[in-house]
Amino acid sequence: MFDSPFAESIINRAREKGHFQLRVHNLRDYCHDRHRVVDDYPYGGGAGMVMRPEPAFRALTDLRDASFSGEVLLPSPAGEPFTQELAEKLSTLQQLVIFCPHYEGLDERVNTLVDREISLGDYILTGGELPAMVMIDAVVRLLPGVLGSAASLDEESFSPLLEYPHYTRPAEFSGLKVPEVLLSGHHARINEWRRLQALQRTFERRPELLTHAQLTESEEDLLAQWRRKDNNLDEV
Ligand code: JF5
Repeated sequence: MFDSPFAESIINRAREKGHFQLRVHNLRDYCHDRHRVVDDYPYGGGAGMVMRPEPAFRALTDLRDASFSGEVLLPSPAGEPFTQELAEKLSTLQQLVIFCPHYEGLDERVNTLVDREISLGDYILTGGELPAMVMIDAVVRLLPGVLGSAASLDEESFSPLLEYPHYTRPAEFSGLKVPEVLLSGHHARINEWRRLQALQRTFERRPELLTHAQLTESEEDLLAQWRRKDNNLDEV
């Protein structure tokens, strides 16, 4: 499951260049029984199966050896939200171990070997592999030297707003025109337009992000104006 996503473009180049190593372990290799069983029935009853503690404990104590430096992560809808801020923090660590749960989840006692439970969003998946790959992708692209330009990273972390719309050639496509200002070569006006677009999009799509945004006085005024308009529309 981990092979093809990491055989692609940027992440694969990062691996070839030695920016990170990926090792995938099979939990069944840590089973001592003949049939290599990783799940069992839940105490207290109920639907579904639970991952047995013994193989998980063996695997995690094995990986958390004397040389281990980093964190053990557990993808779970009950975890703390995965954010760009958390990705940045994780990208400073030497090692990450990501345990990929299946079934209804893991015997709770294994949490003594887990540093963080992390949620990728409010939905339920069949296993932790896809969340693991999402986290790896988000963390690896932050490692020094992985992306071409340092500038592309600077710009995105600078602002907690949604991105402004992007355009490339041609200037008119299927009757749809690129906004005139972007063709003007007037960089101050372009930056102003982009900032306004980002603010407007964030207001319309993700207003909760604006509570963390650093806005100028005139931007705050603009927002207040949009909010008043919004409220008026509600009343009609
Ligand atoms: C998982 C038991 C975890 O489903 C998820 C997940 C959803 N949001 N974030 C993570 O993780 C996999 C499967 C079964 C626990």
